Amino acid sequence: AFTPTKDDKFSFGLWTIGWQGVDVFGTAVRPPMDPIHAVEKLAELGASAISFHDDDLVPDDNTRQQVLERFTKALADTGIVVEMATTNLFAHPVFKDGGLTANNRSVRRYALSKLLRNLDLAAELGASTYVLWGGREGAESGGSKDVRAALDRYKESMDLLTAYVREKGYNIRFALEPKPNEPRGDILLPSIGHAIAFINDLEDPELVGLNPEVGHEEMAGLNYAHGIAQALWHGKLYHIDLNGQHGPRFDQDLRFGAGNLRGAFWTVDVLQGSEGRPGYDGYVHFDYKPPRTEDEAGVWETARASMRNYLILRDKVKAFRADPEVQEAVAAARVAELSEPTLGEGETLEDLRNEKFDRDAVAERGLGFERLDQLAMEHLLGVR
Ligand code: GLT
Ligand code: MN
Ligand code: MN
Ligand code: MN
Repeated sequence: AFTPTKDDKFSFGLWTIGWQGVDVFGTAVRPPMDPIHAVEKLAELGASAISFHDDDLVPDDNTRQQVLERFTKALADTGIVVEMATTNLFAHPVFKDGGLTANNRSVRRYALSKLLRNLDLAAELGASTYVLWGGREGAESGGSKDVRAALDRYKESMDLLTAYVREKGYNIRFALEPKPNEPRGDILLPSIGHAIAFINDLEDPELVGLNPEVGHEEMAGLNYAHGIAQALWHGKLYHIDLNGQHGPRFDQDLRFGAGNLRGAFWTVDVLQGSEGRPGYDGYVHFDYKPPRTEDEAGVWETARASMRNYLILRDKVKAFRADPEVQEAVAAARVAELSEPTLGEGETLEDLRNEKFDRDAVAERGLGFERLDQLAMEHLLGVR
């Protein structure tokens, strides 16, 4: 049990398992990982897909052809697919003020060309999602960035990119990844909500959705399960980055299930969906950083654990939803009643205004939400 199969559609970023542990205070603790080795190990552990930045896979033009040949062979040998790709527009010093929204126009032009080059590779390797995490798009101070101009340039880039994908006939959709801060003091499109509003003002919004990351929303004190539920409601949950975070503090990027475990339970509940309310059916992508305390064996332990925790939580969620006592508590809490329109068919506002309503009697009644939540807690704790 809890051993992943290809049908579970688990996916990992090359930069996650390959993270060498360079942080603000310390140097690398692990050697570089060969992408081919990563593909083989992921296949062995039961993952089904991989994702990459241009600089993770093909950082050097001199070895590009050779790496791509070995990489595509490893994919063919293992059955691992490339489901997502993205561009590194944050590591090189040239991007210190961002890529697509840098004040310097020549930096923006270079960023766009770097992005286009990897978009072509993504299409060639069969990716269906192209992520844009704008970690360097932002500012540390008020006067240095004209936010409205930056949003104009962000939109300009997205409009050019969607037109390019249409023109090329690529089967790719873009997914914006919000984050409130880190590495910039304040990042543009800081939350799921900001990004959704931005997408509405693009030329081709159908081609642009979201890639929300658990930790990024929780860093801002927001509820990730609620956030992805709203993204689903807008039809914008194109991809996900699952990991773990202990509330508002630096971006911890723990393995999925660590940190806010109750949040993870409700996250899986939303992703699973329910009757009449479809969940998420894309790749379950993990974006985390194996702590610096680990050697390579420890890295694979965190990859295995992320998938295992997802499968355990999926089981717990199913058991919770199937439990007759839970169903009774859900009914008592009138959860389904919220799906009924407030004004009935054929009714007018006049009907509603004339309705007799015993306000005090309704106000007096407890709602039973705590009982329902305790049942969830007991499923999660394994005593039911
Ligand atoms: C970077 C970031 C992640 C993004 C990746 C995509 S790279 O590690 O912290 O949240 O998803 O660019
Ligand atoms: Mn993160
Ligand atoms: Mn991250
Ligand atoms: Mn991420």
